[in-house]
Amino acid sequence: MLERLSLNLSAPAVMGVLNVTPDSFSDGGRFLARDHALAQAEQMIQDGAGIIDIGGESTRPGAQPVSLQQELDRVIPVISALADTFDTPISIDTSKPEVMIAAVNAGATMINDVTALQAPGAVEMAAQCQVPVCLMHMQGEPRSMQHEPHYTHVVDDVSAFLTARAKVCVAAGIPKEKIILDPGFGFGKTIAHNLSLVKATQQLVALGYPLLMGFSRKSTIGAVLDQPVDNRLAGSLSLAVFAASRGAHILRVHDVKPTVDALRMLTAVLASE
Ligand code: 9MG
Repeated sequence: MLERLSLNLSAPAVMGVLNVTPDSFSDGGRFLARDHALAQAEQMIQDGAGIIDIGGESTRPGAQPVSLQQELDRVIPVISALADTFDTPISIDTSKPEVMIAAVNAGATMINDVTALQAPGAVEMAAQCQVPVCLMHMQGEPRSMQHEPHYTHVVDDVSAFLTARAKVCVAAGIPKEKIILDPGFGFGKTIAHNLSLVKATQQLVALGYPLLMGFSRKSTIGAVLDQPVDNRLAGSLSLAVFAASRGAHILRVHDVKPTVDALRMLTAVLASE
């Protein structure tokens, strides 16, 4: 079986971020051209990425939505070329059901939806696709989500949302084994909310699903360390290692090689006597 048809989560996996957007906050759309995207993906695979996550619509705070056709035009050629060239699992980062099915037909083997399949028809489409799905928590929408986020108790509220969405998915025919949860670090959360969620990684893992977390270069790291986006590697790595040490299964990152090395070091420590 091709490696890309299955996900191996026996050790923490690194998901490499491949944005094919002109406005992605940390790589500024440098990889818009298909060949550049392929070169970037190849490097991430060589560096040890276990999954490549391809997105054509930015989800950074304040980002504007893009049309269906624009999103398809950005991601489908890259997914087809990647699937023809590499065995590494390809994830499609989208909230649109039409993009999900087109991406899976082009070779994607995972759906990563920051809206937890809440768009009309998304749950049914994901069920039809028969691939693993990541359900992420977000309060609000990217355009406005950082405007005064509020929770009664952030860890309990996020856990309840994710559990409820997983139930909806199972009822629609998505096997429980194909569901991955993500608390959505940075999505409609204050710095304090984000830090509480990281601290609660074990509690989130105990919900009973593989846990995906994405910290890479995000603004909470910038705020805690007082660093611009280009200088957040140390903060990103420390959160990845913390989360993995408490059971997180997939880390979504821009900087694959240093994350893979940091996680290998953690694995060596955990395997020692
Ligand atoms: C698309 N995207 C950006 N940040 C993310 C995160 O933290 N998790 C997931 N699942 N997707 C994300």
